[in-house]
Amino acid sequence: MSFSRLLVTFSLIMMMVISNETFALAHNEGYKIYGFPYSASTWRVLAVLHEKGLPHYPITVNLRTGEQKNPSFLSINPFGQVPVLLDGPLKLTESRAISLYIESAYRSRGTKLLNHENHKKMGTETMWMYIESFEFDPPATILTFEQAIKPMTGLKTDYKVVNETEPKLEQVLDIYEERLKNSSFLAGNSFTMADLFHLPNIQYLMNTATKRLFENRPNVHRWVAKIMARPAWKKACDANAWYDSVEN
Ligand SMILES: N[C@@H](CCC(=O)N[C@@H](CS)C(=O)NCC(=O)O)C(=O)O
Ligand SMILES: *[C@@H]1O[C@H](CO)[C@@H](O)[C@H](O)[C@H]1NC(C)=O
Ligand SMILES: *[C@@H]1O[C@H](CO)[C@@H](O)[C@H](O)[C@H]1NC(C)=O
Repeated sequence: MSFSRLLVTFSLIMMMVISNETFALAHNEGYKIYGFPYSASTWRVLAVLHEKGLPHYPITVNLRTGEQKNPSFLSINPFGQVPVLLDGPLKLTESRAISLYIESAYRSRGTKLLNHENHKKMGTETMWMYIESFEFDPPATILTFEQAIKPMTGLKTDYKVVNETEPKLEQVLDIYEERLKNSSFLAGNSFTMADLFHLPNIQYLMNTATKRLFENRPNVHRWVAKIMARPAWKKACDANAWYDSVEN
């Protein structure tokens, strides 16, 4: 065999070894996600995984049958909630914490969701992530629960609660409307984790009467349309994509 033939053969074998290793690495070290394909908090984590182009191994916890309160699942998350991420022996709960963990492990892969290297940008991004958690999420979660989750489980929407909660969300959206006058996204002119964190509640609320609060505000409406149209988001909240992914 000539030297060049030998080199080609050697390269081919090396390529097979390397690609096999990449596959083995992804398989052994890919994240396992306990979740449910209709769970808004699960969607948050899936959106990050899809933005980063990372494989994941879903484990379905059926919230409709109350599987999250079975002793076997409570031993995984004593709060009885999804999502839960497993990275080898590391176990994390809380969708936002999981999202930040994935982003910090894969800063330069796929969509850059935070500007870790610029402390001023990072400050603004962190601020908007907390605004989501402390200002937007509380009223948005109540409105999602009353109008989207309750009807799915055969419970009746309490319109008194809806009526009391909508003005609280409006106060928040008025501030967003001002902010988005000068900025394409909440933390600046690119899509960041701060925008992504809002998507799960918005997804549910856009199918309820509360939709009008977003549509009545032109800048908020433009922002909502833009972030909901992201391919990673569409995949995140597509139940078929959850069931179609590997090792379910
Ligand atoms: N703060 C938690 C909330 C998790 C959460 O509320 N999960 C819901 C599904 S979206 C759940 O597991 N509900 C079942 C239950 O509470 O029984 C997070 O962001 O991960
Ligand atoms: C909620 O508000 C709507 C519109 O203002 C009103 O028609 C409805 O009666 C209210 N429902 C309750 C239960 O307060
Ligand atoms: C928003 O943009 C306008 C026009 O570009 C500018 O005059 C105004 O100062 C900006 N406001 C803020 C809060 O940055």
